[in-house]
Amino acid sequence: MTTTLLRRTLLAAALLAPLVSMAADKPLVMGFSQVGAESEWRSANTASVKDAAKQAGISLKFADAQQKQENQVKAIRSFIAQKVDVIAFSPVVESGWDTVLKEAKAARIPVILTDRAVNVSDPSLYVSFIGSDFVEEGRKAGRWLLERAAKTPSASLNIVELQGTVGSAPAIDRKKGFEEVIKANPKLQIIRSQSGEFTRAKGKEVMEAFLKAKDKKIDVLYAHNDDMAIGAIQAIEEAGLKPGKDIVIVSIDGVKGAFQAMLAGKLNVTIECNPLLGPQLMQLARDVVAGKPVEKRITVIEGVFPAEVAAKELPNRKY
Ligand code: GYE
Repeated sequence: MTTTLLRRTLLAAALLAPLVSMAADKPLVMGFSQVGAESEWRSANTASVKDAAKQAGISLKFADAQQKQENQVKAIRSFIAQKVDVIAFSPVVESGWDTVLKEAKAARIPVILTDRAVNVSDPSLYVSFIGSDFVEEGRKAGRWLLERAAKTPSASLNIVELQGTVGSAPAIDRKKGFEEVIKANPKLQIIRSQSGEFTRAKGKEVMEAFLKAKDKKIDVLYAHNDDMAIGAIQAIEEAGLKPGKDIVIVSIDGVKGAFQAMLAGKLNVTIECNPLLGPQLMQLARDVVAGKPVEKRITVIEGVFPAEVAAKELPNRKY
């Protein structure tokens, strides 16, 4: 090589270097499709994902699906078109994902499920699922009620159930786990069960209808989330009854609103479901994009909080 040529080559390399290193420093891009903003839990989950992305230096494309699967499908397709590095989403319902997930796979974009599971024909359509064990949460609610029922002399305990979004993993699993446990005591019977869509407004509306029926006494309310329980508490009060006393209330999530309701004596127990998945999700995304092997199922550790511990625990709650 002549000296001029060598000089030119070195010059070209020097000019290219910043570009090459810019490419290496390019932040990882994540497309995230969120269910919506239906509950306190969901708001905490969204905040956790956004904060964690910022902390991790991950560029986040966030889309709110307003509880509609078709919006999630659209968002995922747009992430594919934008060639993001990784797609994460919390599926509003369990079924109907095969087609769009096959499109992501064909585009070689890894998919991480957060919070809720899916029912797909081929498990390789997603790399990992990080979220709670909803069946176990339902069992915990059932176990708390079994203990309470053992101390209650009445011959029957009529339960009304407010289910979450129809077809969603938490609604299906929380019902399943609860029923599995309460069948041990035949005096516990679910007399009515309907979806309150995980919202306060719908929880209130459905509880009003339950109370109006008046054919059977309602002893217990099992709500699949705190927001529906809080909506139902209003309906119970408006019907002239005492929530937490005339009707025992068991719910799931463990959001601040539930702790406040327990302190006011209106809610009897909440089963924790941790929404703060952001940091774990970002780490997982980095590992997946780096080609590291990851666990197919990552579960979150959670507790049970009866009203007796509410005052002590409330200051420690982060959501
Ligand atoms: O319990 C409920 C929210 O999927 C675990 O969705 C989540 C559930 C949560 O709307 O409050």
